Amino acid sequence: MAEQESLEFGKADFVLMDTVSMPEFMANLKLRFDKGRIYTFIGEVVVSVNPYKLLNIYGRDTIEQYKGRELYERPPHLFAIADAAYKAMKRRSKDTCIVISGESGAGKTEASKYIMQYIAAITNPSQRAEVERVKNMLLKSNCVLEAFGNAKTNRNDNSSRFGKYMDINFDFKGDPIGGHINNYLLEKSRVIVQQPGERSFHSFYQLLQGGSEQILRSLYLQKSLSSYNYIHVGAQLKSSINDAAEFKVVADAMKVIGFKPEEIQTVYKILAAILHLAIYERLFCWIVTRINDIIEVKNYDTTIHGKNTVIGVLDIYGFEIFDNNSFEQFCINYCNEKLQQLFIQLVLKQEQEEYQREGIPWKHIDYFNNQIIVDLVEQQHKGIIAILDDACMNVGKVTDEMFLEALNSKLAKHGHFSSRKLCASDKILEFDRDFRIRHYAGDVVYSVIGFIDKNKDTLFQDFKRLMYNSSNPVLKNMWPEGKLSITEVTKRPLTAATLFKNSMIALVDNLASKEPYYVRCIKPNEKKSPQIFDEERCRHQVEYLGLLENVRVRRAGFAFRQTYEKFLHRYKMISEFTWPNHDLPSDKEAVKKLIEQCGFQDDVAYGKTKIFIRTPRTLFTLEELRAQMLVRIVLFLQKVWRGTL
Ligand code: AD9
Ligand code: MG
Repeated sequence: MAEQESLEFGKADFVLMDTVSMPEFMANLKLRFDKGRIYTFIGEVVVSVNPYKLLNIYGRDTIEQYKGRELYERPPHLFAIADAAYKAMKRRSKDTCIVISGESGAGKTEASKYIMQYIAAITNPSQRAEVERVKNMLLKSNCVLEAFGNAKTNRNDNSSRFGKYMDINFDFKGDPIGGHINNYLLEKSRVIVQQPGERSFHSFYQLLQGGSEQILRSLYLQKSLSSYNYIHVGAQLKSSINDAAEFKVVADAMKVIGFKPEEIQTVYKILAAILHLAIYERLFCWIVTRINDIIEVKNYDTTIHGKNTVIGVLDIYGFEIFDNNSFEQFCINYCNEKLQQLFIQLVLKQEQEEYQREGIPWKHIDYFNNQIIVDLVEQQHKGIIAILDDACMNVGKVTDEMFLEALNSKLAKHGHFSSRKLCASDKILEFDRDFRIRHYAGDVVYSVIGFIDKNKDTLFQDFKRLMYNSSNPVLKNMWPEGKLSITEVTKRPLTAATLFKNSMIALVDNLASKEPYYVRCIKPNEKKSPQIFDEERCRHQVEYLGLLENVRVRRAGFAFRQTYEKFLHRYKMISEFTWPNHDLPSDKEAVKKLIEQCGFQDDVAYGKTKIFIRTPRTLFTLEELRAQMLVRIVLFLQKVWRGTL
């Protein structure tokens, strides 16, 4: 459990609560927020509350305090998680990942940047120039992607309108040698329509406000934002965003990453063209591909350099409920259902199952398993995506209303689905075009309007061919399918929802193959205020993030487990009964002897194949004893070697 700072700051680990109850959880969360302690552990999970103010807790001195330390030795912090993921990767050559979740504005993107900064700060002690170059590119890529993929929304002035999963590759020394970014579903409809109070992507405003007279003239653009349909409403909004200054920062970042001057010029040309014409996603995907070309690991020979390991960082859009929810919110919320399911699988379900398998006494803990909602969306033939695809495949005119009819007839009995037709008395279903999904995080009403068009996502083939035949190589690259023959083109492409579903399934498989670390972000209020802790809003998030269940599992559980064989391999030098070899009937008996000799018998449980240790302190002590014994063994061997024994 986390080292306590002082009780005046509340409990640093929710596991230390006197009773596991919502009031106590909330009281601790609020106390810590009020005292500027925005991070709290639940075992190895970091709960973070957005402070909405700059805190002096990310500097070099703080980094030094976390570097190389065990997770529980320091107060809770993102750096503790980043260090744990890094250590696991380096010590055990394990691929790890850090999954950051929470709703829009909860602080996910900021957390992902602090984590990357930490990793950059603690690696490459020998200051290899090539590694420094890679680190710089990885960090700068954030700024470019935010310019093109983020926008001001009503919930967040810098809201990520795309999902991002970034792999950082490390060499055998544990230094970054490259990376790869996967991007998910850019909310491209924002280019054309924005809800009241919102803006289009930052890039447009940056170009118009920050581009020099010369650049703007060459693009036939005017500085006046009101001249452009797609952005003039957003441009009138008050915000803290300084587009002109950001333009220079982003232009500089693109240069540092390695975009060629003619590529940057083409990017501006396309932004300008979009202001006259509805193709932004292509530009965004091309930018991601271009960054990947540059940052991907090259010439790494595993036979010479050893295994190349990975830390993945996932910063993906949080659960969204707007006044008007459409296809994009449907996809985003489905993504959050998938991630919650992964969390349940990894943290709650697997934990309980392992105790059962090992025959360790265990009190079952109830939690809501959202698999039923995941199925509602993604199940073959019966799920909402399959029903939508069916509707899109019909020849002839299919309307959004017909799609809703199909949903009504196929999902009438599903407990998590309803619509006005199925439930006329339901007050939140205001319009005939609405349907509602009972998500794990709350009810969301979606309007079917636009579902069919957005799912088909068709760009005219003639247009693609025109772009492919452009003399500009960047444009040509963005439309590779323009080269397809007429017969190849007639093959039906996968729909947007199915492509998204496939990418989510691949993402979850990828995360599940790595050792996961979690950051659970909470948004304290709707006003972006550093003072307000809106109890009801926070309680709702604590509930749907399943944090209380997480504490229960953790308290009932054991911080560490290891097979008897591996445990002995590491600690057998501590006891004369096990060093150098034991003559007890089994490894399990030998481990028991060692543990009893150290006096830890009350803090462990013996499973069928593994030992389970409840508190990390016991593990630290074992590590210390091991280190002391190793020193003695080395001294002994030196004496033997010198013949002075
Ligand atoms: V969204 O799903 O992309 O709309 P995020 O990513 O969860 O959302 P973001 O990280 O962008 O939220 O945080 C929103 C704002 O909160 C930031 O722009 C900061 O102004 C503020 N914030 C978040 N985390 C911190 C922090 N650790 N320190 C100070 C913070 N301010
Ligand atoms: Mg974000």
